[in-house]
Amino acid sequence: MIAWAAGAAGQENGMPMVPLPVEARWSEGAPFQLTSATTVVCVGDAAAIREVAARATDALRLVASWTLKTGSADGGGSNIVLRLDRSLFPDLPDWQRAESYRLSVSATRVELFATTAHGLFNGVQTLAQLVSPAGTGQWQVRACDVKDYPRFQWRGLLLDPARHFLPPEYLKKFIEVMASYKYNQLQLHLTDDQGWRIEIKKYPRLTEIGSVRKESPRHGDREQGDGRVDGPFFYTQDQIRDLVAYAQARHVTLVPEIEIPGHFGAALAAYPELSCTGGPFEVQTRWGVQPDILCAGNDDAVAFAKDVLGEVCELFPSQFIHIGGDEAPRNRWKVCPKCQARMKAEGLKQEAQLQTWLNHRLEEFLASKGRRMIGWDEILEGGLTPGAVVMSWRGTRGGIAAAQAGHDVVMSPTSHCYFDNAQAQGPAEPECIGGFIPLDKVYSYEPVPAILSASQSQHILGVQGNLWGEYLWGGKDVEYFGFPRALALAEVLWSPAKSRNLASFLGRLDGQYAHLDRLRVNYRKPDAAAPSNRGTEPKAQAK
Ligand code: TNX
Repeated sequence: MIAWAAGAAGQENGMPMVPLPVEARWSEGAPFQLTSATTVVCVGDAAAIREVAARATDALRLVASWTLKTGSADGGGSNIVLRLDRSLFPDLPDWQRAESYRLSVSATRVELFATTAHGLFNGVQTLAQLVSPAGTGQWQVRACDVKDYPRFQWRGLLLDPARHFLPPEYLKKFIEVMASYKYNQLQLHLTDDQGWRIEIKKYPRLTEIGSVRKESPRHGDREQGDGRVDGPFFYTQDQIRDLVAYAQARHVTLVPEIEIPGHFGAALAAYPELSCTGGPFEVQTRWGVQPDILCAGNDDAVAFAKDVLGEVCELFPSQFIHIGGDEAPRNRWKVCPKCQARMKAEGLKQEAQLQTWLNHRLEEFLASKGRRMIGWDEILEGGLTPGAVVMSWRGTRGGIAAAQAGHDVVMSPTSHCYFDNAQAQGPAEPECIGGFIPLDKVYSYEPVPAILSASQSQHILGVQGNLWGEYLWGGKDVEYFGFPRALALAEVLWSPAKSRNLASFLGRLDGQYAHLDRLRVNYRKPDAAAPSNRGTEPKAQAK
């Protein structure tokens, strides 16, 4: 009997994977036995494939607790064979083909084919989820066939080490977990009013001054200070290079975000002359939006922004560089002689257009380095610059407008993607920023708004779940708020829309908790009474 896993069949036929593949079926015949003799064989000796083989042994060691051998000679034995096959899925667009794979498991062999190392890596993640115990100290993989490729190309999560620093070792752990659910973009919110977290050689005070704050909001009473110095905490350029390489080996792109012109308070504490008033300023000790932002009338401030982005481009190979752009009150610009002089000289009527003027300079600069500028949806307000990519957070309106105007978009609406909001209610839930986004709401998210035409829909690159850090004091909180909601979003992003089925997902999710345990993830455990973590009434958003 052949049972393809599509729609509810994914649950009926017992396929355990999250995200659910495009096509998957069990096949007849005995399972493949993992033994200490099993070798991961890479056909072709490209370094990238050998790297995948190393990652495969990591992934399988996690499940089967021994280290498989790797080799390049396939003596026809009972092996796991990784092979590049450029003829796979010829009809898919390049980006989708690049991540596609085919997996075939029989009693005697596991064969994995893909057009790139990234595709092989994705297949390895699926294979790891198919391993099951077969008696004490024994593991097997049931015979099956899988054909798979992603629905969206931007499958992202955001971490916010600006508010609460996350050490490099922690980022590595997080990257590992992301990769096992086929996420491929990790946005790092590196700068904000409360901290500057990346070493910039040309401006050493950014980290000398900007990475330390006198105190932070107190647990349980956010209007009061906790009286404890926080910092200095930042990533050195060497640490960033190491992280980039680590993420690259796991096919995760690190997308750096430098907030310009708002959420810029840590930079202003270090270099107050970049502001409209001249300061002085302190690194902020409370959350929220600050009135003082970068002075767009000041040529030195514009040069500063480019210098910083220049060093950022040297460190991060990401095609996209995020310039923030959100929550920048423009009141200082209204009364700043330099900003007003710039507006007059450039013929700009509103301060929003001055932000667009600034973005234009940043976009040109990034383009000169071969990069694309992405920003939060406020960058629409004064008119979008020609190549800008919009990250739509205040609902989906900004994303819709941008896609209709022919711009690429990443959807990240507060309604479904703010994993810093509560996921359940009740006295046991930890303090958080407010709001309420239960697991099933995340799972219900449809990234492509119905109002878009087929060609406009092509501009929806994908979605990002955001783990803003105000009330996430460290990795344990990141994981509690991130999981299992990130698994729901992973399926939204990867699996075909027609196979979306909450009951099927929840059934498979039960099996994933063991995998999250192996990855030592502090996920929110399902309630005994309400296994889907479903709550009822939303609380008002309290920022
Ligand atoms: C809004 S989303 C912000 C962040 C906060 C977040 C808290 C966005 C572009 N700006 O600065 O951390 O809300 O949920």
